[in-house]
Amino acid sequence: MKFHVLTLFPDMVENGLHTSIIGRGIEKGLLSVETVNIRDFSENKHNRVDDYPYGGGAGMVMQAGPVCKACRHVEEKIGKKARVLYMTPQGRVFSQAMAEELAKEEDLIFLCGHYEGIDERALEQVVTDEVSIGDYVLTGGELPAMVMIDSIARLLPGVLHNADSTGSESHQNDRLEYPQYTRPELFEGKAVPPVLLSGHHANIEKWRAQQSLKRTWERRPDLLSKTELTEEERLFVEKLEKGLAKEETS
Ligand code: 6GU
Repeated sequence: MKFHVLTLFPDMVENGLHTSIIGRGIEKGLLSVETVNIRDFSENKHNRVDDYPYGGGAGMVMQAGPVCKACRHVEEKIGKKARVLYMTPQGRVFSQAMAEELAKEEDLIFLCGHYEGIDERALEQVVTDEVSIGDYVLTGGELPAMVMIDSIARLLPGVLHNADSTGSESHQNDRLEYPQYTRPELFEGKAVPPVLLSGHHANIEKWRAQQSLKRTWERRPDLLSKTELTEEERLFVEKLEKGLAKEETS
């Protein structure tokens, strides 16, 4: 999979993604991240890509010309159209489901804005999807693009070592993850839950499933209303609601 990032700050994106697990995926040839500096497509002698907003107001607006040219440069290079994702707090809120859908694409183009935004006409010309990473405001689209690339790239075959490790975690099937423990068995007086030392795999599975459900119920009840519960799960949640599930799960 090829990620193309249109940005005024290519170093930020490259430094952030060429490390750790995603960096290893790049080294293994499983994905690539290529940045395009929008400033290289400036249409004036001072290399500027922003100007004052028509109608007045604070801040500067990125001009349509350089943004469209940078985008078309990528489309010419890959020899086809691709989805162009504009990072904006006005977009659809990014989710695991969107990451899974986007992971099926061969190329993705991320457009990162700065200042007070991008001339609306450029967005109309090239953008296919407007995406936000949550309800808060950032100074630019680079961090959102990096967040999205990380979450999409880790779904690509071979990027994570453990073939199973995209399966059971938080937000897969709308459940938060169960708690994890490693050595030592006793830390500052706190023991590892005994079931995990029992070697009884069925009991461990059951305990983990209940912990997932309990956490989701406590911390993100909004997620629970999105999915069907099995009869056993429904009874467990009923116990949680009555405050009775303590001895079984704590
Ligand atoms: Cl995608 N961009 C910017 N600039 N701010 C954001 C965002 C995106 N998502 C949340 N805040």
